[in-house]
Amino acid sequence: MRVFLLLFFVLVSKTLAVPPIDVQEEAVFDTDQVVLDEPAAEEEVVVVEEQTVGANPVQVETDDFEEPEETVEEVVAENPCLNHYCKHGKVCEVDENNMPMCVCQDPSTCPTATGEFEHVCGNDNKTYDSSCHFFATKCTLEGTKKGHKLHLDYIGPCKYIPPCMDNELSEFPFRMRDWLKNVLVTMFERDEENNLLTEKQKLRVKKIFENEKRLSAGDHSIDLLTLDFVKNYNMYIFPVHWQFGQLDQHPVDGYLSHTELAPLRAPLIPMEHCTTRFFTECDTDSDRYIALEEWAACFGIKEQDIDKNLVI
Ligand SMILES: [Ca+2]
Ligand SMILES: [Ca+2]
Repeated sequence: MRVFLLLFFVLVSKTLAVPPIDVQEEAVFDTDQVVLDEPAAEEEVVVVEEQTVGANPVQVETDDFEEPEETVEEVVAENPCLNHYCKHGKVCEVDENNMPMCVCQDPSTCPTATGEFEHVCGNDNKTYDSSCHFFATKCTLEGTKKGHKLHLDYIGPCKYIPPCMDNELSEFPFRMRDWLKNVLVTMFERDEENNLLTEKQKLRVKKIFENEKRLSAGDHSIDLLTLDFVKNYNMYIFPVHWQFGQLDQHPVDGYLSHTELAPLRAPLIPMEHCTTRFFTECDTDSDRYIALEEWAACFGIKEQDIDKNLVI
């Protein structure tokens, strides 16, 4: 449970330009969790496309980066690389015609990691000094089967992740659902700048916020969370849809690819050992995409309550 609370504070504090002091004080990080709030690591990993809460701060896979391979600008620049952007793992160089091109970054040119919290674990079970080292290495394997299969699995050094037992798996959605609800309510409460939630989202969250039966944020037992889900089921419908919408961005098509899911998955895996199994089993038709219907069902939303219009 603490994991979700921590992730919650991290996400909320990332959303607010100046995190309120109490948020920072409440976030008691232990060793594994510090990584989520490690600015240096984050700078390396984040693909700042949309800073929205719920979309976790970490982007972790190379295949579908939405960054343009090349950006042509009208700006007259002496250095052709000045306005030429390359995706993670690549750097710009000029060819013999003084034209910019993206080439694989030499991992040795990556900034030295300042702590183990910058490390990332690949799905080859190898710890990379930083995401820069990881993506640079992956780039050098481009076009090979090994390179194609290599993904950033999670944030932090590789470690033993115990198998997720059936009973543990069944508890996972209870905690996560509660967490999603709390994230939204907190965003609603702190939305002073009026830019955390859209008007449509606010209308939905307001109902949850104002509901006196709402279970307050805290470290609740699974029994209590179970009871609350039965009693206050309606409160959970929107948060589950909302998180799907936060992740389904590239492209917005009603399906979550591995890459789209990564921002939520990668920071969670080292702390919640059921993460991988949970999302794998969410994909009930095993097409490697999680459809809205699969996602909602995973979180216990009844079929008749799954509504793509709630993905706002
Ligand atoms: Ca998608
Ligand atoms: Ca699927």
